[in-house]
Amino acid sequence: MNRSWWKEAVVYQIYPKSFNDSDGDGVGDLRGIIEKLDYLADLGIDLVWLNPVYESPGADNGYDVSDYRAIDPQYGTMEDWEELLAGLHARDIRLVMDLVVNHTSDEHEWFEASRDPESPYHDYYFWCEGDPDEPPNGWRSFFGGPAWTYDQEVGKWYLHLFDEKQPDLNWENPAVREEVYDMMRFWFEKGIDGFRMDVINLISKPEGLLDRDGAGGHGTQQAVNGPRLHEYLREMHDRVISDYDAVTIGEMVDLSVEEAREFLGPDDTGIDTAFHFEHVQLDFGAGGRWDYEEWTLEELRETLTRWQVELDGIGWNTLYMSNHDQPRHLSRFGDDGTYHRESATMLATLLHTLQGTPFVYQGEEIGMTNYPFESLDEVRDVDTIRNVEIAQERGYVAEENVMELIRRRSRDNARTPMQWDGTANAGFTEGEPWIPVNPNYTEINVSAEMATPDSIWHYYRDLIDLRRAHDVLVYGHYELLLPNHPEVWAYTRTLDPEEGAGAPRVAVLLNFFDGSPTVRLPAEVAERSAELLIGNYPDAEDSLDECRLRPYEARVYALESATHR
Ligand code: TEU
Repeated sequence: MNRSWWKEAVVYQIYPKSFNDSDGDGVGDLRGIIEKLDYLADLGIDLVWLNPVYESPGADNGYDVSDYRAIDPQYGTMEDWEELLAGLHARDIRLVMDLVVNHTSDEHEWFEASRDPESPYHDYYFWCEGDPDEPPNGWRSFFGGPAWTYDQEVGKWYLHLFDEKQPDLNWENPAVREEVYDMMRFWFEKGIDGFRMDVINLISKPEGLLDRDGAGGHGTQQAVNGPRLHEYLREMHDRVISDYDAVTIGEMVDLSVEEAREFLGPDDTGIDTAFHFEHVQLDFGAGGRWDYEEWTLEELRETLTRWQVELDGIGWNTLYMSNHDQPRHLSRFGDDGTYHRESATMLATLLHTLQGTPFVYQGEEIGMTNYPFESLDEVRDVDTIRNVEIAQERGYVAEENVMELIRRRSRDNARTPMQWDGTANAGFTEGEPWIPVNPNYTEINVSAEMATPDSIWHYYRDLIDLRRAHDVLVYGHYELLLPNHPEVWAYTRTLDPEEGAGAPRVAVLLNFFDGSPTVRLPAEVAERSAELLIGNYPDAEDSLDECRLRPYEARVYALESATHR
């Protein structure tokens, strides 16, 4: 398998608004991140993905960009940003910026100019003629409600797949593409190491979208992997990305593994790796994200196993369960009460021992949990507010269950301030935080975690070190061992299987529940001599013959000649 620095990297995602506030205005900022550079270096991560810090009115916390080449004043200045980049690079940490080019803010100068039908900017967006009472088609916004808004002054509808303050760019217009490529070059020339590309597989809209009787009538789904997507991505690669040693991480809504094989295959689109959503949608009910159903180990294991096997040698996986759009994965897939430490470390073991690039979302490394929302006043996210109203209208959720649904689903669960220590506001700010701090900060915080030798934080650091020490954890092929075990997920990773029994190989055992199951591994694994590389309980036995696992126990064994690189 071809080696790449980004395959070997562990990524740390920073949501700047909630990371660290240096000036007491209640909002995190770039200088706040600079203060924490040594923290990042201590954790051992290789790459930071920074959510948008561009100038923005903030309707969607920076995913509504009004100037792609300016830093939003709430986060600081371009000089601060340059200092941050230099500080990261000085510590051998690379930086990936967010590329938000499916849409701009409605306050972007392009959109403002586009309101004039005579302006060359008019075609930068999807403006559609027609009856003010009837949207051009039935497309729905991801945030709920119609994807079209009628602009009285212009006398036309415009398309927005997200908030009405996020009009979609028209990629069919070559001028739009040139603008984007120029802007990308601007950031590459400043020295960044790649882009995470926001909803990048929505940029190509179906032909005839603006034609009322045209193809657009079949629903928003048509914006996913649209007809010219490959062409645009290829062009972006050839025109800009290929000039740099950069990583490209595509966020791809509704991507199947078959599609991923196409997009991520060598020499195809130039996208290196992608976020897919399959495993974070297993607990969606019939009504979608705002409807709930239990996830099962069977589904989770089957889903991620499929991605492991199908992409092996063809594409490269991202390994994540958390980000700024997902509830905290410890609360979702683990036990954030009794087995807080055990389940957080078990899930971390999964995310660092599959094939792919692990992404750690800020606070995950200390076991941050969902927020105990009690009232709508505590919610900030546009997506939550709008979608909850709609779920109620449609009868997916009764009034008395609204807060429970928000506690389970809201993106704000992941956006509460980073918990640094046990002082006021968790040490995040000296002012009033823009969103409430989780009251559990007195127990769950960086300072306590760093001071406790067997904490979640130390386990993350050990996992990161371990992955760096063992090529097999990065490049090894995945093989599922006990496909039907009701409580345990067990697999091996093998480097160069053609070397036979001498190939470096590790076995991973993960107990997903609070029982104490017995694991009988196939003889070819169980009979090998094994050395425990990492585990989340003390005194795990060295033998693989009939293991009994404790609640949420995780163990990683080197089998025979698993070599250090
Ligand atoms: O998210 C796109 C996306 O599809 C989701 O994860 C989204 O948050 C959810 O489905 C809402 O319906 C990206 C960004 O990560 C997200 O923060 C932005 O809000 C969104 O694009 C628009 O830019």
